[in-house]
Amino acid sequence: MRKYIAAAAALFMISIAGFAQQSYLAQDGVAVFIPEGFNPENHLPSPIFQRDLVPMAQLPSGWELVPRFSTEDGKSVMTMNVDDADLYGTGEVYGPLRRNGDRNIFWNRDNGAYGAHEGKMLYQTHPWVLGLRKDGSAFGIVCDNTWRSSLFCDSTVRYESDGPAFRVVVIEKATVQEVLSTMGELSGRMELPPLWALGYQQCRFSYYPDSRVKEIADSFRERSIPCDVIWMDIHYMDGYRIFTFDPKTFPDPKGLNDYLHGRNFKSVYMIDPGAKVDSSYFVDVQGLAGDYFVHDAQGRPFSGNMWPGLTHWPDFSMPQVQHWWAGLYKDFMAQGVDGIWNDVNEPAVFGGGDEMTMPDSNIHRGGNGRAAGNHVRYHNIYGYDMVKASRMGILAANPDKRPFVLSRAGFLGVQRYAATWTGDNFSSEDHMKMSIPMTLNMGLTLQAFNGPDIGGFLGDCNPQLLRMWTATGVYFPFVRNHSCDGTVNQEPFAFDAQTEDICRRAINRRYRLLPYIYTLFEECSRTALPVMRPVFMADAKDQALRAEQQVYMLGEDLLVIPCWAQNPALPSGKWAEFRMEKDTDSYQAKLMLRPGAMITLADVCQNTEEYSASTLTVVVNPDADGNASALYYEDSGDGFSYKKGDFARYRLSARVVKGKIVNFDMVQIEGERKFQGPRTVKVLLAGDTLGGKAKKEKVYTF
Ligand code: MIG
Repeated sequence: MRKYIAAAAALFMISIAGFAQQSYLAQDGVAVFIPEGFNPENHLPSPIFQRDLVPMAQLPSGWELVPRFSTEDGKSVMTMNVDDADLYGTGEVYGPLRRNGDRNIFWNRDNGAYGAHEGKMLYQTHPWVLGLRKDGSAFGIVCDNTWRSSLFCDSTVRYESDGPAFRVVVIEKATVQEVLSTMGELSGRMELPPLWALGYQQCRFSYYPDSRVKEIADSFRERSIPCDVIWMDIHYMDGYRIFTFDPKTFPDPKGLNDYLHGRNFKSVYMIDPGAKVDSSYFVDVQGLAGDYFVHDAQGRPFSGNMWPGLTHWPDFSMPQVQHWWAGLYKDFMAQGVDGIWNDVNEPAVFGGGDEMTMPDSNIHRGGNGRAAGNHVRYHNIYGYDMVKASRMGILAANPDKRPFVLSRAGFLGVQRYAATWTGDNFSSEDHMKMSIPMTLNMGLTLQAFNGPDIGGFLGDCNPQLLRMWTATGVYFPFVRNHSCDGTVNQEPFAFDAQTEDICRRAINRRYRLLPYIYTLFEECSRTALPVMRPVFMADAKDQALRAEQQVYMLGEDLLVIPCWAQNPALPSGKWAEFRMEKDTDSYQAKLMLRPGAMITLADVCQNTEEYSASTLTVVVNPDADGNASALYYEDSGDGFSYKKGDFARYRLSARVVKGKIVNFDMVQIEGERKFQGPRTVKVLLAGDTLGGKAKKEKVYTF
């Protein structure tokens, strides 16, 4: 790292007075700006970038976006003039999709109902701004800094850090899509999740004892509401000791997981970072023996209050702690645990001052090229470092399975290790509506696998809200219903029969759409293009779409219009509505298909174990010339054989003449996976209703 700073200095010592001290091009369209006084020891190796950004060439003349660095009131400041560009991204924040005029405070925080700091300081930090100019050209700005900081987006983007001088990376490309895929190359992309993680998931704080877990699982099957995952929140633990099970309420975790597996459910269990201070508890004993816990300013293991009472927190910045932590998962996963939920990893500390965390003066010792530093530097990457180790451990425990980790905290780059959710929202219409721009901006920040607690976490949900939120949210990348201890039950069947029917219909749609959604996840794992996208990505020249946040797209082809959307701005062209069911209800979202596109659907199934692609339904919306095409991906749904060619990518094409499908073809264009046929493909036009008597439906066999 020192090497390339030296190289930069030697080669491109372009000192623009008052601007960056050094700047260079790291690759086409990627500029690095290094301020005066920059000390790599304070920032590198970067958690954001997967590789060093070494100098390739001098900045091209006329390079437009140049940061101005300064020091003000002891803060390191960057400002950049972006004229009238529309701004997006900025990670997790309660606020509008279009970020102009809004702010983020980057200090990962437990923030129930987004009540503190008006929701501008949430659980994750992403020093990343995506800009879109009027002409459709785009840029990305990365402040490569983990220290406590804040961001203000306007015609001048202003970023202030409590830490020392930091470098800035600017990506310049012709489109938003290119900016995102370039950032994906540099920062890494979401790994393809197991198919089951794309199914509907049911959670509560908490389902216990184990008989209640079984009861919930059985209810889904009895009522034919599709579901893939039941979640175990903190009450399964023995006195909130991580990596243990309560001998009274969860005496036989293996038996419980077998029970769930026998009914085609997966189980996800919560693991918090803190270990109970307890001299007879193995995690605490090992942590103290290895000196693995975060130190206070005096160099002693720091302790504070959390669920278990007095608690120690692992220092995940240290390589040996990563290793130790990863190893703890082996026995735990062996109980038949399928996925892990890492919560409160901001880290949240009960009674921990204004922002409910550790003192600034705590010390994280680093290693592997990372210098030791105080909590102001390490706070925002605490969760990131934790889930990195968790993922490693889960993978080592089950090397033939794709790990699934859900994290509450995060930092730009965390997409490589974990999915995230938007934390403790509230059961209100406002939070339901806001969950759309929040999740969209996460996608525009590379964190494609994200979603809100459907139904709302805090406060009591009600039938009306659950209907609307479920019908709106089943198209999110991550689909989980979750609610807080002490609130009313909010499973799809918790209220009345009508609510249950509406939720079932919505969840059925999720399962029917899986072929398309899985194809999008696979695309995202290669290209970093988000699964859920703002409508402006359909037409970057259409200024009317720039602030639209009621409706959204899945991939390029599918437009989702929630039932409550009022006068949404829609992309132009002959998008066609397609009706998913004959008997429907007024809560279901309206789905529209892009002209020239076709969408691949499966039959309804109750879980992804039962998912089958042997009967597909393809809905076609031809373009003006009568043509439509699509890509469709399939693999085994878990494991890593797809990385060795065990996958199939198909090109689907159809031709429509005078309102009749005259030709349809499905050709494998990539991968060595062979479908064990025959496969039936029902092809119909968007105007027809699925499940009705589609007059013009044609059936093909492959
Ligand atoms: O201190 O585990 O955001 O989803 O149910 C609160 C209990 C701890 C916060 C999470 C929430 C979870 C809850 N947790």
